[in-house]
Amino acid sequence: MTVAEDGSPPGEGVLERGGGQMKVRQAIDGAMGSGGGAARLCLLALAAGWWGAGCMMTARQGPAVAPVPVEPVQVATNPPPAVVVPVVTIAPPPVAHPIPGEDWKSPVTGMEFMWVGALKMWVGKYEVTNGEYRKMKSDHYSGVYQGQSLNGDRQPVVQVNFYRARELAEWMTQKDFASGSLSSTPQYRLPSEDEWLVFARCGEERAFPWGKEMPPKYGNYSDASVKASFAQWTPIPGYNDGCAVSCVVEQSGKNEWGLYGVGGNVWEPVARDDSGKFFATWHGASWRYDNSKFLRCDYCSARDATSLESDFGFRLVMVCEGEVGR
Ligand SMILES: [Ca+2]
Repeated sequence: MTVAEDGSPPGEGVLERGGGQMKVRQAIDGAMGSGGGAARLCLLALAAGWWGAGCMMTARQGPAVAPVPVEPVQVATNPPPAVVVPVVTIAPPPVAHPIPGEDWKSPVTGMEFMWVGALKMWVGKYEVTNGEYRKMKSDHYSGVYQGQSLNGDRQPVVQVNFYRARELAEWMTQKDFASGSLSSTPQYRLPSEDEWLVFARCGEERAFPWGKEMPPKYGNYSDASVKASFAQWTPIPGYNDGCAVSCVVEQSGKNEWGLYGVGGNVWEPVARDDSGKFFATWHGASWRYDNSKFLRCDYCSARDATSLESDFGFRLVMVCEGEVGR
């Protein structure tokens, strides 16, 4: 075996590039021969990207080999357009919670509540409607009264007793919490009798929800409009609210605290205390009543907790994390 001057074995070559010298050691297989080895070296140099215009190779072993033509390298001047990957931002669920002093809407049922500062709690703006109750019990039917529907989505739910009202309050508390949209948990329940009397009288000593005297200033009672539907009924003299049976809650009369239908429309059950769990009585009268005795705030219906009637509904209140009622 012949050894080159630098000690390289036969078949190894030296590349000269410009004024410098670079050595590439390349094992040459027999099939290519020494001349083929030189060509392979050049191709490898090209592949490595460092073949320049002044590159010249001289084989130390074997016959001289003609330079291999170099294909010009196509350099892309217009790179392909960048692939735009859309950035998808997953927003966290909205976080909300009842704020004392501000009104509140249940995220699950849409039920609205008014902040009542005198009680440091929220009170249902309206009596619970058929539509809201059917969020829990989809097949509930409030029925008709002498051909007139009581079952509209915005009419107050009836044919529900104290226990069904309590069930809705517990269901709403669980569902609003499970919705994951709240940073604190509202506690819905029935009002105590003391709480109901405070918001029914707007914090005053009133005989009736609207004040001290008959006839009513607002509220759905047995009024002049019933004569067209129920000729045998006795209306309240000098009063016409326009509704023979239960009316949509937005038309049931707004008191000074922004609460609708506290007097009239449907009877509302109250609890013995602020746990909301134990039945006390029913207050407020309904669209069927004209006698002032029943319209008084302090009048209690003789019906029990299990009564199911066409004019018995309910209203809920809500407290939340330290904001407790009286
Ligand atoms: Ca009426």
